[in-house]
Amino acid sequence: MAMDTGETFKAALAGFDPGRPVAVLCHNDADGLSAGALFKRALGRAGHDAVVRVVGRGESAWSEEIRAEFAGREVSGFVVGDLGTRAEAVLPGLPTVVVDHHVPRRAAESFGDVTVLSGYAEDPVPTTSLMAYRCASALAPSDDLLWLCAVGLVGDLGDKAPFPELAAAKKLYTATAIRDAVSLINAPRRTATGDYGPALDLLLAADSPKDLLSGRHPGLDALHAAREEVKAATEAAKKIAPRMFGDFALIEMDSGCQIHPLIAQTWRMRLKDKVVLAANHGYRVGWVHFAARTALPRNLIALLREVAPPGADDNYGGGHEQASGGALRLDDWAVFLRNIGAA
Ligand SMILES: [Mn+2]
Repeated sequence: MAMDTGETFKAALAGFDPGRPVAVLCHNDADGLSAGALFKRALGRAGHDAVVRVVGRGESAWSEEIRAEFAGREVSGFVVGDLGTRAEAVLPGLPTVVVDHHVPRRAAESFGDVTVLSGYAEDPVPTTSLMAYRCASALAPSDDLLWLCAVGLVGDLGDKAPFPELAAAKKLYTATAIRDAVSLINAPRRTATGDYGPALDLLLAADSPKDLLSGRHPGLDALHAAREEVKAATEAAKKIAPRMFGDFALIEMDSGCQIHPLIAQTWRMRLKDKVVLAANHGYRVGWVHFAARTALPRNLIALLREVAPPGADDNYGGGHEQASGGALRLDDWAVFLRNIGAA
């Protein structure tokens, strides 16, 4: 399986014009950013220039905005990391490689110029950073980039995730340094302004977690400030009492920070017999963003499908069976509340 990911990536890359830069689109969390940094650094070693475009709050890789942004630029193709498993070119006519580990929303198989690398069928399911590390290793020696793989593993799955790559990275770099780097890298995307530029820059510049944390490279102060902002918002939201509706526990907040997943995760362990929904009315104007978590053996993606309002689209009910959520427009949120018996 591991060889397949790397070798398939390498084969797909052969269809990219080496005279033009590769556009790497990646998610804004620790897994997506470390995958983006891995791709850029590995592509460089293989003789391909690359530009990284972080796809952030309210954006999609497959959107008019991204198409317009890249239509006039001379890129050779796209590598799309941690942004969902979708068998579609970003720009028609240019090769696209999709690397992802989320539950595919619909049948997603490679065809023509589109190569889909999904880790979802693997056991255990890898992170996008681990898949990117396999791709990097197929292109060029990449042992020195293992720490980037570990940043994504710890970011998505915690530092006990059962992967030999993580065990090796902990020996080389220490679990403490990796965890500290992850908490800083994850901070900017949760702030009200969401400027993850410094996080990506640090992942591109540093050569280990300790080097990233050393202050030798620019951007660390911005990450510390971001972490403080998120910490203060989280502490305030932790004081909000959940309301119970049948199997559901609902916590509603109003914060510009993306703290609803952290709040859902906190209550998940305290309310072990509930499906926890943490909803944020202040994250994006006109929308309610929510995170769903549960300690019960329930498939949240299937459950959310059952109670979906008619306006639910690709922003709703994706992710993983045990960690889902989404975004709904205000009208749809009202219907959703009725559907779960909360209104
Ligand atoms: Mn991920």
